[in-house]
Amino acid sequence: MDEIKHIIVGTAGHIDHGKSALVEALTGTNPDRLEEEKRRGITIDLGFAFLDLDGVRLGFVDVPGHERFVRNMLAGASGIDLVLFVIAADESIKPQTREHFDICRLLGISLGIITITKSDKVSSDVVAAVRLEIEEFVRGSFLESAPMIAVSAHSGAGIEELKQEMLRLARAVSSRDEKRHFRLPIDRVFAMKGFGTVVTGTLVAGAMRVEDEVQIYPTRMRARVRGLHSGGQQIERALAGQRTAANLAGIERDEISRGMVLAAPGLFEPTSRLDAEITLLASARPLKNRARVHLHQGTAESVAEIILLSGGAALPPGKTEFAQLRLDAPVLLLPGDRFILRQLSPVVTIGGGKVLDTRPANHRRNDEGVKAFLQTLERGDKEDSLLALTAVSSRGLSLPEILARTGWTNVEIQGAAETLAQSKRVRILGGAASPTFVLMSGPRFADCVATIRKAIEAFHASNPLLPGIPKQELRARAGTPRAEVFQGALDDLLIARAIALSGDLVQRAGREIALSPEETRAKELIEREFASAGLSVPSFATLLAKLPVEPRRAQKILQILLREKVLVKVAEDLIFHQMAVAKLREMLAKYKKERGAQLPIGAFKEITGVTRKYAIPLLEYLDREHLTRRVGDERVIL
Ligand SMILES: Nc1nc2c(ncn2[C@@H]2O[C@H](COP(=O)(O)OP(=O)(O)O)[C@@H](O)[C@H]2O)c(=O)[nH]1
Ligand SMILES: [Mg+2]
Repeated sequence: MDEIKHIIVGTAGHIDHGKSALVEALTGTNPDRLEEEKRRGITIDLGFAFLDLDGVRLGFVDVPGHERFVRNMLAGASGIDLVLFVIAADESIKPQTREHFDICRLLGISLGIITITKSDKVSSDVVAAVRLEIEEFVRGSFLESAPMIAVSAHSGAGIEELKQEMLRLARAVSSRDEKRHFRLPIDRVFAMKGFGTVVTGTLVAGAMRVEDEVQIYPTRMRARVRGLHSGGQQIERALAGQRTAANLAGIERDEISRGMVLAAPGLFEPTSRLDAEITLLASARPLKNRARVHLHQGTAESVAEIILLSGGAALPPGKTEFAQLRLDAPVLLLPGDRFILRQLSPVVTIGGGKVLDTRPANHRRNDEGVKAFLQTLERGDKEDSLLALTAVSSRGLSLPEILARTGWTNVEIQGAAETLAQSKRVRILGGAASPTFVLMSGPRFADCVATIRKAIEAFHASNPLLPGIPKQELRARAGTPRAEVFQGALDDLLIARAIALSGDLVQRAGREIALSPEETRAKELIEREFASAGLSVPSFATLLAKLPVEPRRAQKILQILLREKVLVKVAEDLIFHQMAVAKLREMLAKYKKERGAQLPIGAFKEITGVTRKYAIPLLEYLDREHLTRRVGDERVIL
């Protein structure tokens, strides 16, 4: 089953030139499925049919030719691999021949067959003349060297030859990549009795399976794929290039409409602002800066305001330039997606373009840096693009962020990131193989390291008595870099021996706390007071009064003594000299040896000489230190 190659064939051409009749002659299916279409004999909306040819399955998307239904045509044209460009022998080139031709070029369709239809209606001389006209018309375009076949849906002339040409081209074209993240722009939604909601579309990338969870963009609603069909057959897996009908569980028919996109859950973000390269048709009027136009991409449409990034007042006909597009409603777009621009009134196709960035900043117009950045994205080299993206991301980029912004697979992202890291142009933080890695440009990371160093220096300068700054405080003072970036910067500084860590504190390497002579005296005094007090310690307030330094400094000196473990904090406001605590341990050992492990509070007060006020917190401290254990009202010496 999977050996079969799936190719989407789309029709294009003026109304009544025989597109639908041709699809029926090729497939046996009349693509005009709507009641109104059958009655009026015209195509209004997209029609579908299938043809199996020797290992290739062709999914046909038949589009309407009428100028009023170009928007329906656009919804069908975006997923096409091969276009059947239809021109009737008796009418030759007409307005929608031109418009559809422009649309195919702007969408970047690269493969086509020109079919001269209704060949039974005219003489062979007329067919020859039409051929010449068409050759002239397509010169210099993707259709220049396309096969041109005269056919008749009525007599069957040329139909077999056309099938063989389609097969030849279908075999030559490379398959769409099923390893990409899947996207299915929805072109139809209906409810089926007993099945619920069904959506159809051309699977333009990736693969979908039954039971997959899917997300519906831009609404972000989720649903489960209950079943998949393609061409009337039930399938387990749909592949890129396949017409696909998905039966969705967990969603109502009226919650979905054409223009929405099914994609893998949680990967993407819809956007209402994008940077793009746009091209104006030679036949269009100049496009003014800030003009509003219709934008069509996939099956979606939106109104967009166009900001010309060159700084010019208008884009001249036939020209291409970078622009920022601001959409009235969010749409799921990825770089590389092609779109069509149509004028608001009268509604005609005026141009199109290619999405370059779906998370752009507000640019100044005529900014050389922006131009260079977009040129890099336009060239499409993955390493260059990723480097350019990191260069504009001051906080670095996580794997999910890169994925959402590029649509690349994890393998592609990691490959490009590692190449860049090897040549030291970027840093991979948090582990190259880890899904939580953060990518940061070399210079941006160096800036971050420098900021952290400055914050450490600033901390030491304003806190000369403190040994170092707690990590989280340092991170906050350095502009709260991402955790992976912060850790990576600290690691670098440690390896370079620029900083030292003690527990949670970060300090400049080799730094000693420098105390002034008064502070040194105060420190000695505090220590002596506590040492001589033993277990009947002074209150710190009383002590303060005797010291030659102001209270704030004294507090810090106290902290230093605690950190040096000269003093021991037993409870809030209850501090002992470590010698007193050591002596207490000895007393307990002696008591246990002489009088047993049982220690009532009374006995404790008696041997230590402390009051009840001190006895309770001291005992609780001893419990915490696992020197004693509380049993009822007594302690057991351990
Ligand atoms: N004589 C002749 N008429 C055709 C041929 N193909 C289509 N037609 C007629 O042309 C009209 C328009 O055909 P249709 O397929 O609906 O055109 P579409 O608008 O391009 O889809 C219909 O009346 C068809 O019967 C053909 O090969 N020969
Ligand atoms: Mg038709």
